[in-house]
Amino acid sequence: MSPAVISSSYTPEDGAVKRPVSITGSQLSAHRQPEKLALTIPTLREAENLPGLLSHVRSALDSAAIPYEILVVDDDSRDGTGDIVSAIALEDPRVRLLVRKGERGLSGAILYGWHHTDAAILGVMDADLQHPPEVLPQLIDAILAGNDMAIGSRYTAGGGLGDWNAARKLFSAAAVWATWPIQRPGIRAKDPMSGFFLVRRECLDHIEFQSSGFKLLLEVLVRGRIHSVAEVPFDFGCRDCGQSKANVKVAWDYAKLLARLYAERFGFGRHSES
Ligand SMILES: Nc1nc2c(ncn2[C@@H]2O[C@H](COP(=O)(O)OP(=O)(O)O)[C@@H](O)[C@H]2O)c(=O)[nH]1
Ligand SMILES: [Mg+2]
Repeated sequence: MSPAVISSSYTPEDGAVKRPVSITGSQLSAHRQPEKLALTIPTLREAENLPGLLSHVRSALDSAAIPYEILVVDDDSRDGTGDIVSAIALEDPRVRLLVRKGERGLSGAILYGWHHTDAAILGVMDADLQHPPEVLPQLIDAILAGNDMAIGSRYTAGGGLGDWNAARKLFSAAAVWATWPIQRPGIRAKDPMSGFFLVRRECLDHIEFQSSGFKLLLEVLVRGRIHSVAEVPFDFGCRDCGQSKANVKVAWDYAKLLARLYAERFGFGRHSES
């Protein structure tokens, strides 16, 4: 995949991304900055959340000891997201907007952001303030301490699922349990379904990931070259504004991802990279 236009301003572009997606092959890789963080924030109709979110994220990252950039990857929401992010980017070039046209999918949006950066540390968080920005410095510290990956975790001691009802908690616990046989012994994460994590780019080089669905972390844990994982607790917050985009297709994409990872893990399907 060739790198598309990268800009700190609103640049509608042809965001077509081939499936599956690899974040390597980018000419940017030759110029990587060793300890820079690129935090991707995928958005689909999140305009109301963005001013508050970006303000919180920028202050949290300003308190961390590394250079950073924030990549808002918007799937052509047409709800004012472009104007809001462009205005912030004008005063802070570390904030950039990437627009994908004709594409949908949370995992694909994350990969698209990661492909369009030279940073050595890649991260993702949701736009709806369910992931608390104040946890970001702890995630960064965990990476700088030598871990390949740092996960904002709802299932490790001190974390929580917010106001979820019993049925949703049960469904989530079952989905986590289903990952246990395919997660790699020694680096099994308690919250492999989190959408809030950082990972060292070198762990992902030359691996293709599924661009549909919401659960990129699980695939990274299973197929990435990850040797150490830290989980940092956080309490899953309430969505600030707007509506969840999780739907039946997301559940179906998760089922397909699980099936593929099981097939690869137990040798009755397409073989993965080690
Ligand atoms: N770019 C992009 N972002 C998405 C898409 N689907 C969801 N998101 C974003 O992914 C994040 C998590 O989605 P959300 O609807 O809050 O999922 P939930 O927390 O599981 O209910 C939010 O920032 C969404 O705007 C998509 O198809 N494309
Ligand atoms: Mg959400």
